[in-house]
Amino acid sequence: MMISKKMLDAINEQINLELNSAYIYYGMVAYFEAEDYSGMAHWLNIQAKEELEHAQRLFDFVNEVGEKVTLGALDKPSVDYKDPLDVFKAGLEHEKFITASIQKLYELAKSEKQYAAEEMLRWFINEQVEEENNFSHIVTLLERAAGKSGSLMMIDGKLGQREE
Ligand code: OFO
Repeated sequence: MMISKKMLDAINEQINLELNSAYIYYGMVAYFEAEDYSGMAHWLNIQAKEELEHAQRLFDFVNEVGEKVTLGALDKPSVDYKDPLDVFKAGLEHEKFITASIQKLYELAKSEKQYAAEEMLRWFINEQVEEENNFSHIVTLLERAAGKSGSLMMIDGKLGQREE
């Protein structure tokens, strides 16, 4: 066995969390589409797809080490938010939660001498720095905009330019 049972369970759990992340962000897309903020909807749509890629990366790893992926249920995401700032603050909090989860996985890999998993998880450690930074930057922009519609439109336009 390339990975321990404990490591396998923890990675399978992380697959569920990444899929849940995608689901949460699709909920935010639904909110922004309904509110006609198409740029913010676009940004979160790409974010949701990234989360699916994160899940896929872990999924592939489990298969590559000859183990079986197990899939749990997804939580029902919210499609109701107060305003754009509320959405991106929730996104930032969620990413902090995911960072903590990745760090726990990484610590487990280290303490259990799960070298293949440790190597694979290094990518996620770096990725989470970017994830938190992206959300926190948008929170700052929205705080500065302070709900002014002209500024919100400018931010919406900027986020609409996010590339895949
Ligand atoms: Fe998968 O990084 Fe966000 O949640």
